[in-house]
Amino acid sequence: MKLRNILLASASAALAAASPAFANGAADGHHHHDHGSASIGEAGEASQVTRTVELEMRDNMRFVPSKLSVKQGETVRIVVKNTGQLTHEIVLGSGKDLKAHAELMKKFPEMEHAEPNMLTLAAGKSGELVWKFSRAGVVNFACLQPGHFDAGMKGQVRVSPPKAPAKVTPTEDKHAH
Ligand SMILES: [Cu+2]
Repeated sequence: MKLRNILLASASAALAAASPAFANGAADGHHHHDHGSASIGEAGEASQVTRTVELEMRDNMRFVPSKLSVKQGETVRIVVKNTGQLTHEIVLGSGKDLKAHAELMKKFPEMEHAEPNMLTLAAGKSGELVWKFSRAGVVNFACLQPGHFDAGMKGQVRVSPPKAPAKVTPTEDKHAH
């Protein structure tokens, strides 16, 4: 048990070092050029949710749907249901970080996840992530249970930039004075 705890601790440390995106708020002197978490957005607040989407995780190693579209700036409640018999998880990240993390999971399959950008669900369980997609572009997500990523358990959120401002139509045609 003790050894396992030590392994978990070193797995977390290795993860934090390998993927700054997962080390939210960690003071880190040597990744000046890396803004991993900024590029995928940030933890959202439930009170700011503007959209709710539902995702299913299945034992055929697929997210359903595997593609989502949101608008930049939206805070999205992602309701996730594991309809399979296996444990699955959803982790939001850049493609690069997810791949690195998936490799790490093969070495430390017991690694536990508890960050705002990830959710691990046992068979039949549901849960949710609240995430603010503050940057336009593509945010990847994947299941990092060992082998699932390689089997194709991944998806994408397209974050579209705001449209050109709509014409401002004065709506105050009934002035109260
Ligand atoms: Cu999975």
